[in-house]
Amino acid sequence: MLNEKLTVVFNEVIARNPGEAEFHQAAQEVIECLGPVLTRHPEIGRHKIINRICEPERQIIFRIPWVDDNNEVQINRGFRVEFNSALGPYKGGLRFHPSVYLGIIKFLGFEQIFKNALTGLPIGGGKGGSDFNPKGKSDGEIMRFCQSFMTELYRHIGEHTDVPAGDIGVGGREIGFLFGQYKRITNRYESGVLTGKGLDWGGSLVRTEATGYGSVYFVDEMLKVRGSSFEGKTAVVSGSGNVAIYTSEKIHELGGKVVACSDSNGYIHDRDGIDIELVKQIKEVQRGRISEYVQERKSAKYIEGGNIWEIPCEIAMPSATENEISGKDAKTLVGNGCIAVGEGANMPSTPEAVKVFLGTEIAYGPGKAANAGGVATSALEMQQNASRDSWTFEYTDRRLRAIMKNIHESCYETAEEYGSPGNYVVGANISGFLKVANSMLSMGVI
Ligand code: NDP
Ligand code: 2IT
Repeated sequence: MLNEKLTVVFNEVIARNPGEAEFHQAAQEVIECLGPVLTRHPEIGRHKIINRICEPERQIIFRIPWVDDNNEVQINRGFRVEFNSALGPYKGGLRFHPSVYLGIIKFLGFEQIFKNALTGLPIGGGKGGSDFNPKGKSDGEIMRFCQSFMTELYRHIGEHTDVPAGDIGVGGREIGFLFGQYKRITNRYESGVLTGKGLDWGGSLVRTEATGYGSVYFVDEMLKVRGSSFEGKTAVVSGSGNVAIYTSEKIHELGGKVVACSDSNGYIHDRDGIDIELVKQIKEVQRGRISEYVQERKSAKYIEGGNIWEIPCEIAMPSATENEISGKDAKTLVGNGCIAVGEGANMPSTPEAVKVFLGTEIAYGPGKAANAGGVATSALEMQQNASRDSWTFEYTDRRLRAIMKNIHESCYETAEEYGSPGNYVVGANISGFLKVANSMLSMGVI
């Protein structure tokens, strides 16, 4: 619940950002945790740190004109919200999806501030993207769109200013086109301006796998606290994109069994355990739909438009998009004996679902903690670029594992310290917030 001071702050967020429901939701979740912080640190209230953090440092909105394969002119809208640079250059992905508008980018950028702080690495928070729909577009269309997008974005970013990466609809192919255009316009080979690059031109090993692997490492830490592990557990992972694929791969490596995954049209259920190599082939190579899986694996079922959370599992890892688990879904998961939820996606659980999870014994790892491995490995890519070096897979993975262990520990300990033992929402929000707040206090009114 919000105290009087925090209610004023939150009402101001609503009034200043009308119609941006996802941003309101993300801000409310953080602000709700900060009551005990203001009591212990009245200087944070005096210096209006929360009010300042809720107002992005800079918001850029621009036109992206491009020509499609039929020679038709298309116009999309581009965004970059540079939210907070107290800890380092703005850092966060680009999302290409038709649902993108300012409220989505602000929610993602806001989450990114605290997530990035949790990694312990020197990165601020930002996010960008476009309402462009990559589905069904040719490589040529994707390239022309990316080039037009970068033709405006380039003047706002840089290795010491703002470093974008991928998110929904933006993977290695798009980062390649974006980097090529940046290099051409600026006449600079500035590797550190984007992360998620190809391995031949400045990318880091493990970045592709990092978000999924990291989320599983985080859940593994939560399970360890309870004397448990992935061994022999049944898991459901929503989505079938970058995060879902490498989440599933790591769960299998740790002895668990993923029995279902999805895309926006439906889900597949394979009691024998999802064949990850087949999913990779369909999604990464053919850029196809998850329904194609059942043509190769006759034992599996495809359920068009179904609800993946109805499949019984012990571990649920939502890895598709925001608000994909409703309060009702959360109750179904609890009723089916789920013991852990690790969010690979950003804000996949509705506030009602979060309430259900926190009211049970379930180990609930919120996205800004659980999925921080992606951006953390992006920061490791920046580190390699800055030293013109590249590390081995094993070394980078070890670093990632250690970072996720640290994030878990700081969330766990902060939750205890602030009187909410076992509550990783409180732990993540307070721990991330304090780091940013203390840095802002040191830097004066900026
Ligand atoms: P991808 O584009 O690779 O995959 C997204 C997957 O989610 C696809 O299967 C897609 O299905 C599904 N999906 C997307 N939007 C919707 C929707 N509105 N309804 C239902 N399904 C949907 O993206 P990522 O795997 O990179 O991202 C997944 C989540 O993880 C996002 O929340 C992202 O913000 C978060 N994340 C990503 C990180 C990264 O490093 N990539 C880091 C941290 C978090 P379809 O193909 O049908 O659209
Ligand atoms: O939500 C996220 O953390 C990402 N999409 C990754 C951001 C990054 O800069 O690697």
